[in-house]
Amino acid sequence: MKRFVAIFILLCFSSFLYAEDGHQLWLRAHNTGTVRVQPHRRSSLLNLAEHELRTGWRGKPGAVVQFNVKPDKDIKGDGFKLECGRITARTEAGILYGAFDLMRRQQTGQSTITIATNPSYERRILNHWDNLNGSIERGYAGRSIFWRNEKDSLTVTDADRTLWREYGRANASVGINGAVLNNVNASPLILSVAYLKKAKAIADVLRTYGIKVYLSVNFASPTRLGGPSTADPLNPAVAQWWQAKAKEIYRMIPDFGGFLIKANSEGQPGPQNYGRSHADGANMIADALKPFGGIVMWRAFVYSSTNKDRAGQAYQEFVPFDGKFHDNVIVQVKNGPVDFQPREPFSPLLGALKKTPLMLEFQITQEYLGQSNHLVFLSTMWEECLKSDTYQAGVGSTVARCTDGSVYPQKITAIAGVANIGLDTNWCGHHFAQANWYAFGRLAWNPELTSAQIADEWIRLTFADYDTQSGSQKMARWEQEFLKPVKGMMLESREAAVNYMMPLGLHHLFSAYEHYGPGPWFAPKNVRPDWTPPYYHKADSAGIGFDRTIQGSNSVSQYSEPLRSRLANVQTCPDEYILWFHHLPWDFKTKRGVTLWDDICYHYDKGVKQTAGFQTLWNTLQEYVDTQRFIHTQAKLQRQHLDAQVWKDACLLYFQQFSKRPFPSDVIPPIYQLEYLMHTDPRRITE
Ligand code: GCW
Repeated sequence: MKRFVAIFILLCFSSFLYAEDGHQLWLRAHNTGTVRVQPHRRSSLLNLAEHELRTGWRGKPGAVVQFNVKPDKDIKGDGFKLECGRITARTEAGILYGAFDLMRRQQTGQSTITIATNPSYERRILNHWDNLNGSIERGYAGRSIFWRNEKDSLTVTDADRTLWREYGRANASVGINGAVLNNVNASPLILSVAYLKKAKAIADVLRTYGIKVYLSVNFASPTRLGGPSTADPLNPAVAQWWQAKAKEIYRMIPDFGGFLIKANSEGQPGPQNYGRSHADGANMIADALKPFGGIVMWRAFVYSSTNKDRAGQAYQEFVPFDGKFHDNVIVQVKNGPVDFQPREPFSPLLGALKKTPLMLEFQITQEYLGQSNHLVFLSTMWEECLKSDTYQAGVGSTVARCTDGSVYPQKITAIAGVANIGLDTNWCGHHFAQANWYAFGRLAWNPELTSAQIADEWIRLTFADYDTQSGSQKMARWEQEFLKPVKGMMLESREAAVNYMMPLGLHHLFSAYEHYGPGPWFAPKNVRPDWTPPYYHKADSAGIGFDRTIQGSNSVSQYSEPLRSRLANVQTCPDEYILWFHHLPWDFKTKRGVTLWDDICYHYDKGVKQTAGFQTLWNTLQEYVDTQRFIHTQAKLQRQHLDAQVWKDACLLYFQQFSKRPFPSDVIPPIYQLEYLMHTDPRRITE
């Protein structure tokens, strides 16, 4: 009994002695006083907004907040205006976003005087690559929160609903308003009645948070679900099948968002199987959804083993169809031309399709960035992409402006992120991976935000001790000793990953298919070349890099001037992209005035040192973090550092066989043997 009392007292008096498991994400704050909410009318969304304000209110105790749903000249879409004592929005979802924003401002010490803000993208969507058996393609945080592999996988429990509510709330708090519930490598079964019933149950919960559900569908669905024996988009029976299916779905889910479709890509069926085009396929299905207000998100992730440059194919396949898609189709384009690598230039499709709405696809799950073991804050990567100038419609045609309707008129605007969420208690596997979910939502709302601001907010919301008074000495110390260095680490982390994995424009150096560790040598005879690293790095005794200039694949010509010439000229191509666009001799002089070989060595060496720096820093921060999250992150940072060493040694020792040059004397020499690394699964080395 005495022990119990002692523990109880400890728990009451120290917020840092008890553990935090991360399940509450960035929504840990509790209220410090009451608030009187005047909702102006009743509805489930407004009730929810009221409930959130009451439970999280940290403003003046006893204050009054009015909700005002009405048109306003400063507000569009789900935007909102915060004024002293009032939240105004055109939509009820806008009020909810306003309530969350107001509380975020209170919690992070930002100003709450009149602010109007509108989302840049109308649809801000998470793509879940969740399979119906509960596994998740490229998921590193446990199994699916939507689907199970049990006999009763289709029943819905109270625990499921609670989890979906928590998920919906987290999304709404950062403005995410759509979720694709299943993998783009889609099982036709998702459109069977049983699975649609489950999708309906999920939609019923998520709707309360202003979230629409979408489904990924298999182009050959009719042939697999008792429809016609062909999926030819020009066959009337096929079109009728999709029309009937759309009707059935909307009867169950009246606000259903639409379909996401991966067609003629990595073995998925598509219109090309029947000699038809992407436009034929997308339009036929879009027509079926049109009467109900649904959209088709048609992916542009296409490449074939026979193309001498995978990076050029999407542009070649889609540009001829610009303007040929119906107005409820939007083409979904990955940020880079290859595949979510640690660094890629933006996809040349962005800005090049002028009469077809495009939506960006980012990958929040870290398939190619250390999965849930490495701390990599992806916001800086997305910011780099969103702010890149495509020059497609003159200076200032940034990727963000070419996709949000500012440069080209767009009936639909949207942005997607491949989710990093699973059943793990902390949702994302790594506590810091939560920051990527958060950052995606914030940038989808406002691509002008800086990563520094997003990191600042997230750290405060996720780690601050809410019992510390803002402005107090204790808070000032916390900001100086914890917030500042942790923010620095987050902002540096993506560049560190590029350094230790694939600097200077190198890409796809991964071993085998799990996309975790290095395998620059990986090229078995039975594997198609574009799935092997030598296809991308092309290292030989003459040099290294993929020549995409006119002497090579000429994919650089897909970019608009003056960018095209800048990238094509080795003197003006930024070092970050130099081996993406050029095959260069080992003794080529890079911008920092050293040979290419030495520069490669310096980058890998720096990356390893950066991860050592992260570890050292974190070890000094124990007093600021609860034990559970401190230890968990500490172990992950250790693994990241060990992995960085493996990356450096594997790449440098392997490339040295071609460069035949020594390591610079101020680079720490490798510690592993190449032989060993080549014959060991990289995941096992540092486990
Ligand atoms: O990056 C590749 C992944 C596949 C994925 C594919 C895609 C869902 O390795 O796992 O499939 O991209 O985006 O379709």
